Amino acid sequence: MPTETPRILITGAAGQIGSELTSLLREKYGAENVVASDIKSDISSDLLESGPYETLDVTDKQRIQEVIQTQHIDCIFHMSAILSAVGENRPQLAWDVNMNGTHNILEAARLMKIEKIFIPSSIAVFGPETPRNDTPQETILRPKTIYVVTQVAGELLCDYYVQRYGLDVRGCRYPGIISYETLPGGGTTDYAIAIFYEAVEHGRYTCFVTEDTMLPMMYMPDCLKATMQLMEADLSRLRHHSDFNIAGMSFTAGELAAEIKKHLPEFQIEYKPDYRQQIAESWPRSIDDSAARVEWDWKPDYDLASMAEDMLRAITARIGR
Ligand code: AKB
Repeated sequence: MPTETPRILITGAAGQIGSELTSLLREKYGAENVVASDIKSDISSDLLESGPYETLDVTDKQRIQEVIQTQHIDCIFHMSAILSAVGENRPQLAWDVNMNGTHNILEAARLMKIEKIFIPSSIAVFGPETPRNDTPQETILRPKTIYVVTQVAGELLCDYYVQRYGLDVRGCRYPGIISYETLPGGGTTDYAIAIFYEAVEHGRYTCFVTEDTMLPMMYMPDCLKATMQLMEADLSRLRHHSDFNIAGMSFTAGELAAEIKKHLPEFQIEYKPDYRQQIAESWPRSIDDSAARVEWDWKPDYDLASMAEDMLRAITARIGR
């Protein structure tokens, strides 16, 4: 991180990852130094009361610059994004938020001399022509959905700002992130979270991808660990900047259901694939993250068994059964 006590801005702070990242950064750097922002007006009282908050639409470049200036920001975590499933239903919105939003953040960072910027991408950047097992760091990037068209262009734009303007922009390709604090906002990997809530609450789940669909996933503690570790890595060790593959675990929907059944033997699942099946089939099954391991010592802590056990414990406590 840039200075001893950086002033941090988080966009998309009410989202699945943004909300937990905000709590972590507020603990680490002091609540008053971490400015949460989001376009949403129905924000949890936790987020509003635990530190500074700004309403911010990332497509509004003037407002981004105003917040950076008035809040004396020197580091940005840009977490706002329209995910894959919502993006396919609203492609123009996905372009506007993901592409123009990212460009606005990078431009503001350049003009206002921001020291460090984190802009995540997704393991979805590949496409059906890419090898799907152990998908390499450097390979074919021909995605088929608007969400990942913007992620690939975003990665390239970030690298352009690194090379052309010397900005310190970092980012990794998140797998499907599994968590219980804040629900995800319309991704293809959302079934891997919904299944836990439905299993605990109703004992059954109808899954929107087939039993043998395998996708790369990661538990939230590993996602936060990767984000912080990359931001704290020594710049001189980084050969890549905005496009690190990172892996946590890979499992099929059937393997996830079987793992849940070990804890809840009555659990029933049926499979009714919808339009998201085709999206899932264009994504990798597993990821080669050796560049992240070599350049900033990445290593996940959770596998399917330890993640499922913790998810079930937390959701059961939350729902009160
Ligand atoms: C989505 O499903 O859209 C995201 C992702 C893997 O990028 N979770």
